[in-house]
Amino acid sequence: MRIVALDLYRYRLRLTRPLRLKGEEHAEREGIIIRLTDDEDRIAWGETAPLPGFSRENLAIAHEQLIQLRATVIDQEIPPEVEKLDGAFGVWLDHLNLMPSVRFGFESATLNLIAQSRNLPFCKLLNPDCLRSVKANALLAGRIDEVAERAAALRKEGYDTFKLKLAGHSVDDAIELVRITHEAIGPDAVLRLDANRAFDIKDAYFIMDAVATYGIDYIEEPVLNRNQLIMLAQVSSLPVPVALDESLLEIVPEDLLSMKFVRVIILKPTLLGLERTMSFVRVAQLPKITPVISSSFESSVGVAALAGVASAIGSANVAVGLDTLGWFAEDILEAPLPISGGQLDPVTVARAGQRVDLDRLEKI
Ligand code: OSB
Ligand code: MG
Repeated sequence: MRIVALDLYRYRLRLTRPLRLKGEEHAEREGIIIRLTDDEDRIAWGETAPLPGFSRENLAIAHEQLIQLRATVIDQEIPPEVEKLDGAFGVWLDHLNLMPSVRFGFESATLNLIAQSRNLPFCKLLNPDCLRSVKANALLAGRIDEVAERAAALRKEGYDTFKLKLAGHSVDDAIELVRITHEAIGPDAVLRLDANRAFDIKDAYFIMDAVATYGIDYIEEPVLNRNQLIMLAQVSSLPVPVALDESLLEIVPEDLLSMKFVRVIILKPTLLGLERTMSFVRVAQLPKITPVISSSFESSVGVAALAGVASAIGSANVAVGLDTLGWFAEDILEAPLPISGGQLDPVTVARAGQRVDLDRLEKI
C-alpha cells in the first residue's frame, strides 16, 4: 500500500470552560488534522495537537515537521508490520526527529489506513483480542463545592472511577477536597488523585498520609520534580501508590525497572508518540506496572484513536483517561463520539472518529 497524498487541515475549537494548563488558561484548543490517501483512494485521519504547557513543540513546529514528513512518505510504500508498533515506524521515520504529537498523528492515521485496507476495526489491527468496552475515569477539577456536586452527578450517570486534580489547592484544601469527593462518590467507587507536581516532599507526604484512609487508587506526580520523587520513594512504604505522568517525558522506558515504587504509568501518546508509548507498555509488563492510556485534550479524532489503543492494551477493570471531550463546545466530526456514562465501545468510536466534517476545518 502506497500513500499518495498527505493533506493538512487546521482546527480551532471553543471550549465550554477555560482549560487550565500549568497555570495558563485557554479558551480554545487548536490542532492539525492529517488526511492520508492511499493508491486505492482510501482515506484515513489522524490528529497532531501539541498541548501547551506539556508538549515541547508548538503548532508551528508541528506544522513544519508535517510538511517535511510529507516529502518523505509521499509515493512510498508503507513498510510492513508498522502495526506491531515495535520499531518499524522508527526505522522509517527516526531520521526526521519528529516531535511526539507529529509521530502520534501520523502513526494513528497510517494505522487507520491499514485497518481500513484489511477491513478490520482499528483496535483489532493492534490486538485481535482488544476489549469491546473501555471504561473512562471522570475528571474532576475545580472548587470544593463544584467538585462534590459534579462527582455525585457523574456517579449517578454510571461512572465508577474518578480522577481528582489537586494542583492549585492548599494542603488543607486538597485534603478536604479528597474527603468531600470520597463522600460524594461513595466507598465502592475508585478514586485517583493528580497533583501535577504541585507539592514539595513534606506537603505531598502529609497529603498522602492524610487521605490514605480513603483507599486511593493512586496519585499522579505528587512532588515538584523527579529528584524529589526519588527522595519521596525512600520512605519504607508510601501511604498511596504513585503514578508517573510528566516524568515519562524525562526518562527512557528501561528506567522504570529501577524505579520500583512506581505502580502506574499515565501514557499520553500525543506527548510520547505512539510507538514510544508501546515501548513503555512492554517494559511495564514484567514489574506489573499498570498502563493507563490518557488523552491530552485532543479533539474527537485523536480521542477515537486513543480509545482503540486503550482497548488493545488495557484490562476491562482499569479505567482510562479519555473523559476530556466535555471541555469542547464544538468538534470536527459529522456526529459526536458515542461515549456515555464513562463507557465506550472502541469499534463504534473508531468508526465515528473517521467521519470528519471538512467544513469545520481550514486547509493549510
Ligand atoms: O495531568 O493528567 C494530567 C490531560 C492533559 C494534560 C495533563 C493531564 C491530562 C489529563 C487527561 O488529566 C485526562 C485523564 O487522565 O483522565
Ligand atoms: Mg497527570
